[in-house]
Amino acid sequence: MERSLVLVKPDGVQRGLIGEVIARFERRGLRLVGAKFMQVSLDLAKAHYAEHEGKPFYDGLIAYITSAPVMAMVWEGPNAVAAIRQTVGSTKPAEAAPGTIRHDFALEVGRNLIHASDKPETGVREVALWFKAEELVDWKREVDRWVFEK
Ligand code: DAT
Ligand code: MG
Repeated sequence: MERSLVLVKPDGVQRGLIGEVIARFERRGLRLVGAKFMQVSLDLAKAHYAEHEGKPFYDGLIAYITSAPVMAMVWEGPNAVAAIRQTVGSTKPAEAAPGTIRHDFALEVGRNLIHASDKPETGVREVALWFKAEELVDWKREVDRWVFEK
């Protein structure tokens, strides 16, 4: 089953939107397999955003993600990565489709509230970076057969 890392970033936590984000993924039918509320270390922030090192917004991005606690989660489901990115919306909130999280709750790219893995391979890498194997729960829901075709 495909998995995505999801982070409610510091602005989402400060604004009391953890529950709102969780509710949207639960309603979509995705299955939660891990969650932890945590302060992000500088080392973890740098490893997570390594692809952006050297870009003009990099220092601000690292300062933002380490500025206050985040809610880190792993969600799974068929096509979970694409489905979650769709629910999250475009990186720039002003370009995000109505009804997406970034559209509904954000205005600026530097305060875009949430992170989600961008490709299935990225999901695998990011889940391994943020969570130990024993922090992830393999489980079944009674409702799975009504949400997942196979
Ligand atoms: P996403 O978070 O949608 O995967 P990304 O991986 O391209 O987007 O960038 C990571 C984060 O970096 C993004 O959520 C906000 C910030 N960022 C990206 N592009 C930016 C830009 N042009 N100016 C300022 N911040 C930017
Ligand atoms: Mg990204």
